[in-house]
Amino acid sequence: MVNMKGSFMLAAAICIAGLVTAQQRGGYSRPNIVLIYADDLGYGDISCNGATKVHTPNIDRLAAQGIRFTNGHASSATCTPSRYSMLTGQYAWRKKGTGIAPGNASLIIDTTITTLPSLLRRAGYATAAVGKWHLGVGDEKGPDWNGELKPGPLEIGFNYCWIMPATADRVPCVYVENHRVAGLDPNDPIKVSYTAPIGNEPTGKKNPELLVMKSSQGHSDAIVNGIGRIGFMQGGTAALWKDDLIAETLTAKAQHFIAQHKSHPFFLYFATHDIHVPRVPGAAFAGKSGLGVRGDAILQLDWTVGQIMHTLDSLHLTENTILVFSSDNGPVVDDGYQDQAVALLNGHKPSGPLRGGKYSNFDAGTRVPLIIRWPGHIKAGGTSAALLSQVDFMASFGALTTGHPLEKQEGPDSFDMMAAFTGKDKKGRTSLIEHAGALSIIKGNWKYIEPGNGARYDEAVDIELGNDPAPQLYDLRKDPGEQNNVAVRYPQIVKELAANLQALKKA
Ligand code: NG6
Ligand code: CA
Repeated sequence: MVNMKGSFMLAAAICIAGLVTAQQRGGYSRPNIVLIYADDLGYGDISCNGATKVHTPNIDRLAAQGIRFTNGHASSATCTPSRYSMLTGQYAWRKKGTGIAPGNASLIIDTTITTLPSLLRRAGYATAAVGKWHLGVGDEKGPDWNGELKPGPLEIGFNYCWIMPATADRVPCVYVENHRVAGLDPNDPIKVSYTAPIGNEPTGKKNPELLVMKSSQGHSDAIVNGIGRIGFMQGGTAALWKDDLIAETLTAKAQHFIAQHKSHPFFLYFATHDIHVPRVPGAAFAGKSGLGVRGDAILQLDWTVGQIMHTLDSLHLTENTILVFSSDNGPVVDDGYQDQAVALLNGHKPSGPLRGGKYSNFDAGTRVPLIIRWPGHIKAGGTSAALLSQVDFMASFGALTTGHPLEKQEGPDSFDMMAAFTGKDKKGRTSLIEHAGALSIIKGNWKYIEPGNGARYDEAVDIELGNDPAPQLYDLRKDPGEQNNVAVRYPQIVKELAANLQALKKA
């Protein structure tokens, strides 16, 4: 990868990006930044990316007003590592302990490093995290659910947070506002265990008759709101979230933060729970897609996006706000609950033309929806095939808002791609690493997946994982569905890409 952190390259990028007005104002501009980060939404799950069985009019409108990327990537095929990479600008696979975090994990981000929110805070932004966190809270002793939950989002650069600490299928099923569980009654403390049941509390395993949604895999520990979760919990009754109101609650918190900061530059990281499991859409969406709860959750997500767009419009913030929409990893249909998502799919293809899905080395694992709107700076309605990664948000927004590149030790894998994110540069990165069970490198039209001994297929989720003991090479331009492994035909390219990957691993 070319080192783009030099000032010459920065100046060039700013020129290419056409940010002359910003430059005239002193080298930087400070639009608000709203990053809507969906969970487990596949490339093919939105109608502007080709879905026909489910419609996402708000997301489509966002794309019509902005730019839609066809080769935008999350850095990993699961949640925690993708979020880690995006917020730190460092590929998660470089750091131990960044796999899918248990619900009682300590904060996995080093509080001394520069992060995307700390950088923007330094640049004068008010910063907030609303929604799914899944990066741990608390020190090495783990979270104290009844006390101060510290360090957490506030210690890595956010001024405010309203988060679900892990995922909706992991206990404790409560929101955390800043350093405390929201709405906790001190007379009903929370107990959490990830090893053994607590007292005589019912569990999904022992009491399946109490479940309103049965598990297809795992999810058989605590029962909260009739749903089996991962991990055991007791107490905290008044603080428990209601699953069918999660989207509404989070959206209202996000809207409130925007309204509160309308006169000041702000960065909102809004990580939705949709469309992760357990899928319990609100009354307005239940049964509305015809594709079961997974489709309903897509409609609910689309509503969420529409609500944020509406709030920006009504506060006259649309023009001065970069609105980004993306997803943390690719799609999965059955992710451990018998929610009929598979039976009701009706021919819908969550991965679109791509192979694999969540957890997979194949492209659907990390190639996800990516849309960016910034009126006046991005031509409306365009598409771009530039090779881009969410890991680049940090250097790109950093350069934009501060007028200078990251320091050497900051965001080591993040590059200023503002010219590509605004559609002026059509190429983007020269190479990019995808991370699932193995690592893959994409360079130009080629994708190389390093050999690995992991399973080829995960039957429980019905996803091809893309592991193979032999090297794999695909020509993505001719074969975006990764059907023909041409490694044997092009040994020289395999050798070159394997060497590139090794060098980047060590970088
Ligand atoms: C898996 C869970 C799955 C989901 C995933 C994390 C089981 C059987 N499966 O272990 O339901 O929670 O972890 O998803 O428990 S992610 O989007 O947060 O990475
Ligand atoms: Ca996810």
